[in-house]
Amino acid sequence: MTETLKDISKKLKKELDKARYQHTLGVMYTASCLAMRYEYDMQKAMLAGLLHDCAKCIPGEKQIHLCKKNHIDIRKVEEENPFLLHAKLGAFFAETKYGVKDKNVLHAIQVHTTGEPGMNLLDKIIFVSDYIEPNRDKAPNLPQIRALAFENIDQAVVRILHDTIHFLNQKRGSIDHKTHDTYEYYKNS
Ligand code: DGI
Ligand code: FE
Ligand code: FE
Repeated sequence: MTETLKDISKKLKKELDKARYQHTLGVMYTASCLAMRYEYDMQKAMLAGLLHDCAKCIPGEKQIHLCKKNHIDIRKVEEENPFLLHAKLGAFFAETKYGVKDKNVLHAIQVHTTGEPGMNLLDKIIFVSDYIEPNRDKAPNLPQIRALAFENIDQAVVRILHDTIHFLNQKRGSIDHKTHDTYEYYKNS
């Protein structure tokens, strides 16, 4: 790890619970592997992976409060499911608290929960790493999706969105239209 990554990981350890911190390291290392595979800048991928959930352990009410205070727009689906805000708020903190300037890194953090149509390579690396990192064990089809991630990242994005939408439908959780839009965009790729 570079000094920058080490410094950030020390700070993050204080902000996150134990399991979330382990997940964060898992995403960072998985992102580095996908960066090797798809010839993306490894340091940027690791930085985005490390910080993607930096706002995750803030309670929902406080996330809403922090968004309002910092003029970050809250949509209806986010008001109903405040945990969705940790992506936007995470990008904001990555810039303001952790000093990240790289726009691609900030964008990958911002879209990591729902994805968005036309994601760039780093967005896809973080979206997929978040789902397949080694500490994940609950989602169905993980072995297949893990292998697919290294064969065809777009197809892995499709499988993840398909399974996430199915999971949310069963749970009757409200689905952000962005999750649907992303699935529609990639499904015929
Ligand atoms: O923060 P993590 O748990 O590491 O991962 P994440 O940011 O992808 O959040 C995962 C959760 O987000 C998972 O339970 C599925 C849920 N999710 C993804 N898209 C949507 C969604 N939840 C709702 N309500 N609506 C969505 O569109
Ligand atoms: Fe997240
Ligand atoms: Fe995550």
